[in-house]
Amino acid sequence: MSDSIVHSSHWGAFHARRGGDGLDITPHPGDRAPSKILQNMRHALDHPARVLRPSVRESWLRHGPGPRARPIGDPFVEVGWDTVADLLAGEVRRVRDAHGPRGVYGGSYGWASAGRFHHAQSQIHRFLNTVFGGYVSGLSSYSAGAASPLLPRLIGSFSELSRNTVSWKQIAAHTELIISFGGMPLRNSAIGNGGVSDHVEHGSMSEMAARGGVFHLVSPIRDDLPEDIDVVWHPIRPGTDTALILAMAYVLQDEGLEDPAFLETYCVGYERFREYLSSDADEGPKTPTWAERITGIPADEIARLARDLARKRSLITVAHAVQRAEYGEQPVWAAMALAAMVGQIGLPGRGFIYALGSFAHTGRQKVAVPIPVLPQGKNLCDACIPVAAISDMLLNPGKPHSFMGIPQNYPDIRLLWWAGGNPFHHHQDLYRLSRAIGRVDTFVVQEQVWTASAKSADIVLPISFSLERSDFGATRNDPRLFAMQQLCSPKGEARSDYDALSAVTAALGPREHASFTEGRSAEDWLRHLFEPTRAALDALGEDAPDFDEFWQRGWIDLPCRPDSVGFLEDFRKDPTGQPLGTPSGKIEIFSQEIAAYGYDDAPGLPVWRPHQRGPTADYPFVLIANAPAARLHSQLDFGETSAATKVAGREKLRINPADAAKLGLKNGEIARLENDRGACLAGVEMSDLVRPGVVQLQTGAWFDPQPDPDRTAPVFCVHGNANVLTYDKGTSQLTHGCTGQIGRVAIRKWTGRAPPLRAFDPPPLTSSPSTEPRHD
Ligand SMILES: Nc1nc2c(c(=O)[nH]1)N[C@H]1C(S)=C(S)[C@@H](COP(=O)(O)OP(=O)(O)OC[C@H]3O[C@@H](n4cnc5c(=O)[nH]c(N)nc54)[C@H](O)[C@@H]3O)O[C@H]1N2
Ligand SMILES: Nc1nc2c(c(=O)[nH]1)N[C@H]1C(S)=C(S)[C@@H](COP(=O)(O)OP(=O)(O)OC[C@H]3O[C@@H](n4cnc5c(=O)[nH]c(N)nc54)[C@H](O)[C@@H]3O)O[C@H]1N2
Ligand SMILES: [Mo]
Repeated sequence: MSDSIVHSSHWGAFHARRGGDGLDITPHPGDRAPSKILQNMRHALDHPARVLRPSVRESWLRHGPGPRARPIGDPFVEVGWDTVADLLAGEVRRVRDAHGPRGVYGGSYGWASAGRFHHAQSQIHRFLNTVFGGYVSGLSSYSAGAASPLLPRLIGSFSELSRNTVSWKQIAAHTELIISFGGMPLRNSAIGNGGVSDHVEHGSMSEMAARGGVFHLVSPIRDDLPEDIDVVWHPIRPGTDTALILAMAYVLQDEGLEDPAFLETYCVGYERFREYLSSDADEGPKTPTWAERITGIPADEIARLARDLARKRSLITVAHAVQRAEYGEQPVWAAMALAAMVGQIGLPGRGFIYALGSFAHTGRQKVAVPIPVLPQGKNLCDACIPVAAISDMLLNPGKPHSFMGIPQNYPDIRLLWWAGGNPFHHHQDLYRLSRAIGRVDTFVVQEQVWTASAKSADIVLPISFSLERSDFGATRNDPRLFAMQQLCSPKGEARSDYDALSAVTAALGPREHASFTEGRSAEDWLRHLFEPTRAALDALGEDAPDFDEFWQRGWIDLPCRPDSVGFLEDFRKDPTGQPLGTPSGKIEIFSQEIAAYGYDDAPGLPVWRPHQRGPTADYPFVLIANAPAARLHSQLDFGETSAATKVAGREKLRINPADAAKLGLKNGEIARLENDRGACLAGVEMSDLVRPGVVQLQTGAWFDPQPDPDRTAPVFCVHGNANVLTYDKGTSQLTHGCTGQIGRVAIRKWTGRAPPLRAFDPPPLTSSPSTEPRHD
């Protein structure tokens, strides 16, 4: 271990060393626009929120596995690794014998850390496959719950489309006009899953602007595109993009601005879409005047936007956020259809791109060699749910449900095992989630820190931070492979997920242990997993150092594939020889397959469906619960950068000054947000960048439930976790994606006492058990 080490994270590569006050963190020298989120790590290693020893809920120790309320704030008993490994081995055997893999949910959604070997989800999947022969899995993601299953039916592979088609390079060089639904906020492209060594987004946008390129931002919030770039802001009412897009399509067909040759050669179903636009269905013809009433965007502005789209070298971008809402499929599908109408799909920097700018790992060249990954083994259990159906599944065992037309029944989950995610950050309607978790027999969480999820668990395993172990940092769209060198030993009794799970397999028996570890230590695994990358580099005649040299250097450059519009370019050049992966091989403006499922909330073509949970007289404000600027989700919310953004010690509520004045709210005051799901407090910041009628409360404030002094809400978070207010209702019957982006609330000034924060306090801990641990 040297004094200064090279390391990587989802929010950037960096150098770290122990300084006088916490860690000194300096960004990787190649990064043109490093993220301030790096500084959240300064005091993380020694923070009081860390889980230091294996801990077991006192009531679980006393009564054993079984359904029960699992309140946050209940006491835990710290035990040794041997004891906890025996307890877990006993619970694995019990559930395996009585229920098999259908009794364990291993979806374990979450971002965990950037390292590829100590990737928590891979580790836990490998473990569950080894010891149970499989587990009930979670499909899709909270990011793109509607879009990721939908897009392969309409245009092609979700990850190929979002990662390897339109690139920032192309945009800088070619694009004249971007219409961005939901924006491309720099705060979001600060993050790349697996790491990012150079942030190129701002530079590329500036190049396009310098060439005279024009940005149209369709979003309720202005800084969804950088404030120093001139943009035309269309402050749309949230949840109404589909109406705007349909009206633009109406203008194109009405004025004969479509590209008939493109539609004929490359698409199916345009005729039906065109008929729909003028038909009496769903509120009648989709004219700009119709859309103005719904969206708040003037009709002539809509018509002009449509004409510009057709006449310029144009690109439509759709952020994840726009589909993380009721009927989330519709704006994505409609935007793709609109882009198809103007015939530019497959040309450099033009056409349609999904999720560009929602992350740093989009819009870049693909690495030409494999990056290290841990094999997860085989999951022999076919039961699965869309990830965002977790509460639904736990509360309704046996109930029929379906996903993309495939019917199943929810399994009866007895054991819930999480590593690398924080459901009390990511899931909607936290009150419902806590009831759902009360139904299982045992909830296991592997965590670095006492998150609300850890405090809701029965058994918590203390996990090392990435700085306390060695790993690889890499993603398929970043041109560097990093050695994530170890800075120091794990705090307390923390272990890596690998070592933690190895201890459990050892307690289960030599067969399980051997098949999980394959006889390798963590370091043996790193050497083993590096080899395919080295061999591929060598075969290409590239710089291919051996493991020890790579480790000592800290990083190596990886060759990338040439920039191109990927499969869309191939398809454009040769539509019959290189068809799309869709059922028809073409772009599906109408999908026969989806139509055949017969869902009214997601029929066979893009349609207008108004949100069921829009604002009402009781809850007049639209809540935007979006990605946080100062951290990744809930990770390191106690860190320096995140803490500096809190207002009155709580999560910040951004509100338009006119709305604030009506409510008698001023900067720095505390507001109470409430609806029929729950209530929370937040600190007020007035901002003209937020559209009137909309308020913004970013996600990720650690859940801090305390008794509601007003006694009106079933759950009251004093810190400002937006998910006490969001609805746990899937996007549609088709995809059941997460709808957490948009909610509705009533707001008033909080005049009561400001309750102290307990979010970052560990639960009450005793180290000597009040009863003997059970060994069964
Ligand atoms: N209302 C609303 N809700 C949302 C969203 C929204 O827009 N609105 N967005 C959704 C989206 S897109 C996402 S992706 C989710 C994100 O939800 P999550 O991915 O669950 O959020 P994170 O805070 O990243 O949780 C990761 C957890 O893993 C822990 N961790 C880090 N490294 C390790 C490790 O090595 N091992 C182990 N065992 N643990 C580790 C961290 O401490 C942290 O608690 O949230 C979703 N929730
Ligand atoms: N700093 C930081 N970066 C992150 C993350 C993080 O936690 N922190 N999380 C990462 C992850 S996992 C993901 S999935 C992505 C999230 O990527 P996105 O989901 O794209 O990001 P959000 O910030 O949630 O939302 C983007 C913007 O969409 C706008 N919006 C909301 N509703 C509507 C609507 O109905 N119509 C229109 N036109 N606009 C709307 C909001 O103003 C919001 O600011 O970010 C990634 N990047
Ligand atoms: Mo996400």
